Amino acid sequence: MTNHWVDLKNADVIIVMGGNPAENHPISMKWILKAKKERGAKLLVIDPKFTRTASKADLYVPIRPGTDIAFLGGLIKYIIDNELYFKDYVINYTDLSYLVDPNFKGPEDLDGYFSGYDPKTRKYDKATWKYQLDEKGVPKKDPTLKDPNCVFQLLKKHYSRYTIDMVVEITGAPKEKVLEAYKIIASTGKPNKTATICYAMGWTQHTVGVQNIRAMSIIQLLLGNIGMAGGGVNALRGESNVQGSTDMGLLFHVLPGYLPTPKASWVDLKTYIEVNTPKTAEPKSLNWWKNRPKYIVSLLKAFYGDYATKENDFCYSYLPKLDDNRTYSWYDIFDAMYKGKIKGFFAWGQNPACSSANANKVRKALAKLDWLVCVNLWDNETSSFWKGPGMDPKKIKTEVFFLPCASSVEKQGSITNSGRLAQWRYKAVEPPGKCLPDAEIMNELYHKIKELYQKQGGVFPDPILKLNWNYGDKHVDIEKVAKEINGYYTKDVASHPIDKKAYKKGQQVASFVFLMDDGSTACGNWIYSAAFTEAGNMMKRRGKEDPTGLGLYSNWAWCWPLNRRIIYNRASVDPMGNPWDPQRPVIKWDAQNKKWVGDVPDGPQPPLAMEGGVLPFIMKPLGVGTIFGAGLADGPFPTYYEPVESPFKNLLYPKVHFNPVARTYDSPDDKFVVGMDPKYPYVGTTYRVTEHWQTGVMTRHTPWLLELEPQIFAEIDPELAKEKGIKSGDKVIVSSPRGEIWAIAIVTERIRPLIVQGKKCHVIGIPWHYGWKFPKNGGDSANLITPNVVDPNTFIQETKCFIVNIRKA
Ligand SMILES: Nc1nc2c(c(=O)[nH]1)N[C@H]1C(S)=C(S)[C@@H](COP(=O)(O)OP(=O)(O)OC[C@H]3O[C@@H](n4cnc5c(=O)[nH]c(N)nc54)[C@H](O)[C@@H]3O)O[C@H]1N2
Ligand SMILES: Nc1nc2c(c(=O)[nH]1)N[C@H]1C(S)=C(S)[C@@H](COP(=O)(O)OP(=O)(O)OC[C@H]3O[C@@H](n4cnc5c(=O)[nH]c(N)nc54)[C@H](O)[C@@H]3O)O[C@H]1N2
Ligand SMILES: [Mo]
Repeated sequence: MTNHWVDLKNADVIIVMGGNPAENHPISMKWILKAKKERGAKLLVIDPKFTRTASKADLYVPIRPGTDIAFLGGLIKYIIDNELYFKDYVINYTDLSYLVDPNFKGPEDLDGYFSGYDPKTRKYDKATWKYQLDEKGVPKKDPTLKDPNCVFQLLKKHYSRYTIDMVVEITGAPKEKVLEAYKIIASTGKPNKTATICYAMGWTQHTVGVQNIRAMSIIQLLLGNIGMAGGGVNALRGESNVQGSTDMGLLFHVLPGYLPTPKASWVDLKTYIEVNTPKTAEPKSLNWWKNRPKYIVSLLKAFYGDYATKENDFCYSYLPKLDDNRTYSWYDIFDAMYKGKIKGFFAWGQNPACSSANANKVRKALAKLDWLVCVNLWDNETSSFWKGPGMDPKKIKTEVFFLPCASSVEKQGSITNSGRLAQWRYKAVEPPGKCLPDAEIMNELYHKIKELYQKQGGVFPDPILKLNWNYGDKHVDIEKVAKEINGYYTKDVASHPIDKKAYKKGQQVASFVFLMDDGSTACGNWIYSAAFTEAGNMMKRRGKEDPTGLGLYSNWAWCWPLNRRIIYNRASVDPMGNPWDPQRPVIKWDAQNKKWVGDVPDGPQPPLAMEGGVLPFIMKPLGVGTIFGAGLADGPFPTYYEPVESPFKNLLYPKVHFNPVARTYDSPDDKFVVGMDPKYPYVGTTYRVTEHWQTGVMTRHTPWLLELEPQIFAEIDPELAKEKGIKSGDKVIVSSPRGEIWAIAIVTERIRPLIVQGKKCHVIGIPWHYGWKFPKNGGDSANLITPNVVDPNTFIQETKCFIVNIRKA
């Protein structure tokens, strides 16, 4: 989230698109309903299904799954055609006026492709996706927005065919509802109006997942809603600490604090720093990532302690390297496992046999392992995969180890929520039996592996033997981990360059501003620096003061970065530092005392127009919000492509059909159809219900929840039900190119058939909370029929739209 949960109460318009917070983030509804009641805010829900969130909406717009870019592209066109963008904001704070390389071409010129497409590799060469630079290296601009190569004109051209009729043809959404939604959203392009967007998996789980979110980011920039109270782009995150684990380097391509994972070709620290430290010629840009060297060196000091010295590159060579041009995402891992290239696997706090798309492939892949370690609260479909449906235990060699672990209430530590708020939690009860907290299991594992290396040697023991690992021998002191994450001085510093003060070895650093690239500081994750200072554990704070009335609650726990509750907040003021909306000032420049008041600003520098002032988007090398997103794999502007599997044509770009750089896999178990197949004429989609959690391992064993939602079901509309002779409560078979599952039919008007391209689009919705193991008659995972075709940026699977059929069992 750019903003935070409580901030939803400040919005004038709340757009819920690609999420269902009433079911999946129920507490958020408290703030949404407060905004409705107290501000008269409008709630818009745009979803294929009439959800519980939709039941509270002022306007509900049904939409065909996977067509959001058409809807949002049409909105961008509407904003441009009616000049409803926030002019001062876009001219000062975005790249809308920047000139782009004249050799850049878009899908309007090239039949659906951007310039640089290579059909052999199915990748783009991005050489033309860049701005024109002046002699100083600063992008050329046309503040009149008239130059045909400026971002504004390119954007206008890109969406010129996303007309209202086209949007309706593609999405199936009723025309008058689409127009009403556009009108309400675009009404927030004024300085004193804001809209917020709440999205989750309904947007991400597509082969255009990232571009769905970019489309809305562009809209929020055009309307001047980023940085504002009640604005922003807000990802409602999933697993309770998924924000925290992403911050800590859960994904293969980043180390803690979003530092890129080293690649093989970045042979030493110097190269790593050169490649990854952006430079800028823009004089008013803070270009925050120029500090990368301080963060990577401090991280290496945290990892390898005294062994990490300037002379040995701070042990950079100990870090594992990614092969160039290779990815190691979830689906890559299981593909390699399926092909017998992985011997052992830790399924730590996960249940891939049910959660992964195309779970059949995963289940087969697990059988190729020599060993599998499952760390979990319960035995589940992954730890028992070898005795699951279609498996012959006699033929499976995989040795499975199960390590029982303590649940969240049986251990202490921090949990970071969607609003980047890290809150400390305490142990409520002792774990049962031999269950241990995850950190203790990890600790024991580390000491055992170290012991083996000490005894037996090995190919490359140093990265293990020299690891700086002092969290306790038997029992882990989790606060020691938190202190290391914050960072500390590794030696006495006589006069720190930042404040000329002296610091002692072992003292906690006050924030990442004090981190150095000379080895004098260690820091486990720079974005969490300031969470555990000399003043103590900030995540334990429980102050309830709210002086601004905006619900910032700055003394409640701690959020990254630097306890800034709304990021990009320098964009909430005009270039003189006056809030665009004086009724909801996030920050304000106090000219007399020459400082900011309100939230922690994105840098203490004066406002843009003053001497020493800086641009608001400090994490961007050019300091502005980028509407031209040249960093993505699939193009600088979100483009409408059909889902890979779809019973409909791509009306806008008939020659490409689906995202030309989407990733697919090619083993015999990677079955998918491009486009339509008369055998599967309907659109399948998967989602959650409040009563269950994820693959259901935690909720299927909870009798009262199971009583509420005992079995897998398939929701279908009454027309299709009639056609197929299906009644509520009937057992049905839902099939896809990957297989079949049974489910209990629920005939409901929540999912209505839409008219798309002159024919009926029927959607069949299935929750993915079940598994064969328990309860006996609960059904198996919906993922036995979902495709593992993935987005080219994040490699997330397209589990929100695929082709299916349905019949009575
Ligand atoms: N009770 C409960 N809460 C949960 C979870 C749980 O399992 N149970 N899981 C947690 C996790 S890990 C996550 S990631 C979040 C997920 O939170 P959500 O994303 O809210 O979860 P879903 O129910 O998968 O999907 C949300 C909505 O997206 C809609 N949708 C599907 N396709 C499209 C589309 O193409 N366009 C649009 N506009 N909408 C579409 C669906 O109809 C559905 O109503 O929830 C978290 N909260
Ligand atoms: N078709 C379809 N598939 C999906 C999705 C979808 O919308 N549709 N959503 C996707 C999403 S958003 C997600 S996040 C993934 C989730 O995929 P998984 O993470 O594989 O699924 P979970 O069921 O959440 O598994 C979490 C496991 O952790 C265990 N656990 C709970 N607490 C602890 C603990 O403290 N320590 C340890 N070690 N274990 C613990 C639980 O018992 C559970 O078995 O699934 C994805 N799969
Ligand atoms: Mo998730």
